[in-house]
Amino acid sequence: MNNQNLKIALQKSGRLSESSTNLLKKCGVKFDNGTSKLRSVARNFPLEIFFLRDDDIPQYVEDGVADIGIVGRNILAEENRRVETVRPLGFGVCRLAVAVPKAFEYESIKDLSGKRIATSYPNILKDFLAENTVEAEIHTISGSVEIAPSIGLADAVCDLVSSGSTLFTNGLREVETVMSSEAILIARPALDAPQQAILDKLLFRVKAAEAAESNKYILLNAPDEELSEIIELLPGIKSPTVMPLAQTGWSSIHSVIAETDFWETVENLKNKGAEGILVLSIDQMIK
Ligand code: PRT
Ligand code: ZN
Repeated sequence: MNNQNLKIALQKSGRLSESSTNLLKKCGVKFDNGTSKLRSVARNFPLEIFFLRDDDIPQYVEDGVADIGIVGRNILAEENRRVETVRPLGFGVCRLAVAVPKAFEYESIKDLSGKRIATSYPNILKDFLAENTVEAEIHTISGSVEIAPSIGLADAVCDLVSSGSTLFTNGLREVETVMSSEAILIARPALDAPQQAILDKLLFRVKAAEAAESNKYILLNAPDEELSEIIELLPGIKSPTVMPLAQTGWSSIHSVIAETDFWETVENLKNKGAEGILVLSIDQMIK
């Protein structure tokens, strides 16, 4: 084992696995996936990858078996390990929510007083109830929380929700959001200098990949008399590139636009007389 490697723990198989390995791949890191392996060494970057159950990742990072890891914020909040949150990663988005059967006449959080709530997140739920001065009975169960009310085990549940369809099919209604969650990058505190340097290099690439995903490259032709107004619509990284077309009175403009306001910008550009608008994906974007 090479001590100069940075060791990262990823979920072996589950909701975060694919996005976690994809993130490394977008950063140009080449390695074999963890479907049949527990460990893999990247071929072109000083990174060693451990494939683990998500619940074990914070402890592995705290103990220094791994230097960094990718895990849901919900897992870290429940376990409360001594690790640092480096940055959110924008995938695995979900929320921990309290839900009650549809027939439950729920008006406020006080209606949970004295009720039995089934959850796999007893610590987070305990703090949430205490903050709201509600006393309820917490039933810790490790899976299939959503069926607890229908089998008479609980009056309410506190579980992760993304689309809401699991709650719906089990006749439950979401009534309180306990916490919002997404995948986060965690690290053991006080990394050694060589590991910190590799992490910084990886973070630089993560930022470039994220910026590339949230932006588009745009090319268009515009009549010269509208140039100044069109340029205002296209801030670009510094400012847009403007080149004359062979046809006099027209210019070609190249710029970068945010994906979020992409359609609105394109409509505004067309209204200002822009033509031949091409929009391309960006592989990497280094600001
Ligand atoms: O085997 P291992 O222990 O590694 O995996 P796991 O089964 O414990 O975890 P996994 O793969 O289910 O989830 C990993 C992480 O993904 C979680 O810790 C969350 O941070 C995140 N995540 C995002 C979710 C969801 N969305 C999610 N919807 N985790 C679980 N769910 C479940 C939820 O528990 C419920 O059963 O999906 C169901 C609800 O989904 P909707 O879409 O019907 O609302
Ligand atoms: Zn798990």
